[in-house]
Amino acid sequence: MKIINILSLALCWLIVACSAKTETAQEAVATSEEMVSQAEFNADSAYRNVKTQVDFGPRVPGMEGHDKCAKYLVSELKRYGVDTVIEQKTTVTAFNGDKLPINNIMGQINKGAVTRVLLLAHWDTRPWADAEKDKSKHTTPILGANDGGSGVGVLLEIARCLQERKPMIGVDILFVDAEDYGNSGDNEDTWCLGTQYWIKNLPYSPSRKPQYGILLDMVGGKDAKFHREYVSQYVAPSIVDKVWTTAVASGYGDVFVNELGGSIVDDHVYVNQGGIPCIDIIETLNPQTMSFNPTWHTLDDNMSNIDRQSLKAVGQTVLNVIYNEQ
Ligand code: AHN
Ligand code: ZN
Repeated sequence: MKIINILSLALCWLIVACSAKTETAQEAVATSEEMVSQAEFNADSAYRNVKTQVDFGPRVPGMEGHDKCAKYLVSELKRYGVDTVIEQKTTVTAFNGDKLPINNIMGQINKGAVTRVLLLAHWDTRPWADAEKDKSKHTTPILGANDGGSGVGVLLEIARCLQERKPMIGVDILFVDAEDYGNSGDNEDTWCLGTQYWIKNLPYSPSRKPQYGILLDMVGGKDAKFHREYVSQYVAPSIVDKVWTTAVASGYGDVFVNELGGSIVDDHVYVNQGGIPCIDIIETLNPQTMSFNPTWHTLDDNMSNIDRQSLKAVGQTVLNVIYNEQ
């Protein structure tokens, strides 16, 4: 009797399970396209990576925090077992005449692989909180938890995952400097000075360039949504498709919105000029500002406004894109 009861209970479960599985054709497709992550991106680790950077203070070229952070980035990449770390040190001149000691730092995974993907984020932070309402704060450097810290924090966690489980392709993780020393009244070439230097001194032979690049910028905002950034959509729609489709398959379709977003002058513009198609994952349609996150270039860009879920959605998606390549 007991056995029959258990059997009938099991049968009921089976029927429920089966009927749940055969809802609509569309859901069936969604289910079959679901992605099993090959490595688990740890949001707490990513968050800690952001905090470590913020604890150095502002990472403005020339400041102490910048120096300390460069050493940290190099040692973390080495700790995660990358094949080589390339440091590209130079001095560039900012729009206001300031001489900036900069360092573009790149770790290469599967150095010999011909098929490669470039993942990048800027690691410097803005010397001015010039989006503050109170003008007296405009000359204070920001902590850049989101703007600077978040992209790097995610990429370091990706480096850790890629050591745990090797990808089939080569991956270059690049931290570019002096993105954020630009003239706020000027959309042109005063921004992204590190990347502008990098493309003029590409550390690749022409046949060994990465097939494409993904830039992460301001990926840690509270409840962040990522729309298809306009320049990315224009220059590399198939890569945008790939990343946004992977996000849906990974369960982050609520974070990666399949709609066109704002148009941003950011490091990806210059990477594209360097002959590597590159997209930007960036919050451009925040509901409060209809642009960047409200903390952008303010003193509120600190750890209290970093969202682990946003780091996770971006990190796991990009990681799954990498594991899907061969
Ligand atoms: C401009 O405002 C022209 N570009 C913004 C790019 C940026 C600044 N990303 C982070 N901080
Ligand atoms: Zn900025």
